[in-house]
Amino acid sequence: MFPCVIIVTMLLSSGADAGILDKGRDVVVQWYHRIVRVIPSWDRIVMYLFNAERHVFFTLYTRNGPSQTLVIGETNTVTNSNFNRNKKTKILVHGWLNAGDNFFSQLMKDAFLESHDYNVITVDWSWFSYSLYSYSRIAIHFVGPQVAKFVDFLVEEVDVNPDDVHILGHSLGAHIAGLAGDNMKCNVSRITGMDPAMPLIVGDSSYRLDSSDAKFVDVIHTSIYYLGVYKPTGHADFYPNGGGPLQPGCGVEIGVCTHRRSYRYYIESIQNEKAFQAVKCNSWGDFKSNNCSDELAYMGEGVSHEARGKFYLRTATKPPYGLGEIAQADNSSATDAAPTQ
Ligand SMILES: [Ca+2]
Repeated sequence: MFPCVIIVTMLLSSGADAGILDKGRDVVVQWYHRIVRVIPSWDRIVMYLFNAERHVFFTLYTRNGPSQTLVIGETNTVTNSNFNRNKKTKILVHGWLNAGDNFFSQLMKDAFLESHDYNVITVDWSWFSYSLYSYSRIAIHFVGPQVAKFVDFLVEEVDVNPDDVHILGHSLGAHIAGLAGDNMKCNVSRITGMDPAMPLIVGDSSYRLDSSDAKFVDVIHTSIYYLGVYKPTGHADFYPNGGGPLQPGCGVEIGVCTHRRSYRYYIESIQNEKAFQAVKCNSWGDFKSNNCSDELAYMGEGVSHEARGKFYLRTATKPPYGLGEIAQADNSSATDAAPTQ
């Protein structure tokens, strides 16, 4: 029965966000969570078998030399490294079928260090992520607390200020960031979720990223009809191009390019914090009808921590994606033929 629930849920999760299908998706996932909960010591068994502590790695990147491995509890690995507690720290958490040394993590790391003198730390949980999605999804419950232990270690042993810590995650990595926020003793300044994964995730806040996980949580939704969550999950939720179904320029695809656009947009915002201005709105339909508030916010690195609610914007079809200041006077005319620049 368990595999059937997973398959049915994934099928439903890929469906449209509306009506009876929407309700059916929630019901199936709620039952999935109930089943997981009634299996005695399920998490302890998995933890015992796979031992997350030995399979989650933290690698430091700075402008001052080669990468260095940091180990929870081994303070000398930090004090003897190029880590500088007086600088801001960005912690990157990759998603399913990714690792700390490729795609999301490396592109983000390069973008940060090109523009800023930060401590950038990648979390590698590839021992769990290169697996069946259902298995990787369960593993986030063991990876998240490891990230929490790591942050607590930096705060308690290295005197890092939690206000200088920002955790960024893509897809399942966004939920790992949320679970880290749930489990750590301190409250970090910010968590950013880039298209947090949808399949098998719908449930209460302890199963996913939500606004209680950090002082400020911002979310970029790019594939709400495929792989990403569709409901607002942070203090500020951004829906470029309505959040989907496909992002402009991705062509006809199953959602992978669209899913990755979340961090492609973010990377561009590191280089230009005012590239993606968005307007607070109730829905994509209201945005297209120019029926929005006057409240504006920048999506990505330059977001105001005071931003609250749902924000909408358009992008170009290829880099540079950002269209800069939003054209509030005529959103509808910017449409699907956004300039390619
Ligand atoms: Ca949470």
